[in-house]
Amino acid sequence: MKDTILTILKQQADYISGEEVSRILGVTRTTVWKAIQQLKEQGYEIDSVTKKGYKLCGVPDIVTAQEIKSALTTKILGSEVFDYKEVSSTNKIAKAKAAEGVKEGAVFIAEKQTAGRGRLGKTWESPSGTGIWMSLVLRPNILPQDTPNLTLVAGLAICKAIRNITELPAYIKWPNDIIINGKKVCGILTEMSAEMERVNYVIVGIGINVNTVTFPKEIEKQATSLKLEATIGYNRKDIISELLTLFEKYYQIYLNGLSIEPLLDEYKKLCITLQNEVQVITKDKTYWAKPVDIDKTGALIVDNKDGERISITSGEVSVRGVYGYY
Ligand code: BTX
Repeated sequence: MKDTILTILKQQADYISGEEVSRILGVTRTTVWKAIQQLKEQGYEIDSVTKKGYKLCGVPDIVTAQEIKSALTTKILGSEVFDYKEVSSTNKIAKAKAAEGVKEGAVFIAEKQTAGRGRLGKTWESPSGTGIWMSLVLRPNILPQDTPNLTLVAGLAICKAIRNITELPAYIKWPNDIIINGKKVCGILTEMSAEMERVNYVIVGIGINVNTVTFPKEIEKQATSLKLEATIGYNRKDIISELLTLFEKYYQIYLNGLSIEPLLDEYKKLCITLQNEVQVITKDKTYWAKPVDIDKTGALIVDNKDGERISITSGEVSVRGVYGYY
């Protein structure tokens, strides 16, 4: 009921009487009034004036399915949006729903995660109301070994979306972070369920610090947010909408050619990992190397100090640069 009333209010430039709303919906005026109170509790600014009725004056920065869907123009991504106030991890929920058969493009988003996950069992700080904590379900017809490419596709889309909305100098740190001025503003966690030759589904988890102003001590030197960098806050749904639009575009390009090659020029321009020496950290050793390329399989190509050319596949190593913290 409240979603329908919200839609009606959004369509009105001026006040609409409670009587009119109750007539349109065939419900009592008390029902309308109750729904209006619920919307106000969610943060919607609704002016109520005797004899004139209700007018929507302000929309809060909340990531509900209704707000997100109203901002989207995509065909696949966001065709279904599931919103939560609080979850352990949106990747975990998305995985469970994907196993039950949810459609490609479904988005799972939460205001807060209590057990947000990074790679290799690391944690991802996901405080309430300040970031974008969301997971997408994809069902690409690709081989399991090609799924890391989707992290690259996501990274390109997120980096461009941040730049388009904020004009901040966002860069991709290969393969799964977005950094601004040497600090991490976003992380991507791609997980999949697959058989030998076939991917059942891929979950692309995206965490973006949007309006966060303080971080826990352990990460305050390495983490930043769009608000801290730009000194103004952003409406999260604007970023989500831009991000999903670009992700859908790049995802289609990738699927059409079953290759990231058509995206590589754009990717490399935004990839800070290629701009300086990196420290490559494997299970057995750590060494400095000079990045020379990202190849069409998505691997990072580096030259080590002995001049040997090495191909690094995402997932097997950590790469740390000399730019800022990362
Ligand atoms: P990662 O393993 O590259 O990064 C995790 C590391 O980043 C942590 O060990 C910590 O040092 C640092 N860190 C933790 N929280 C933050 C933060 N909010 N901002 C900046 N740095 C931080 C990156 O993993 C992948 C993260 C994906 C998060 C999304 S959120 C939606 C989805 N659900 C879920 O559980 N994970 C993904």
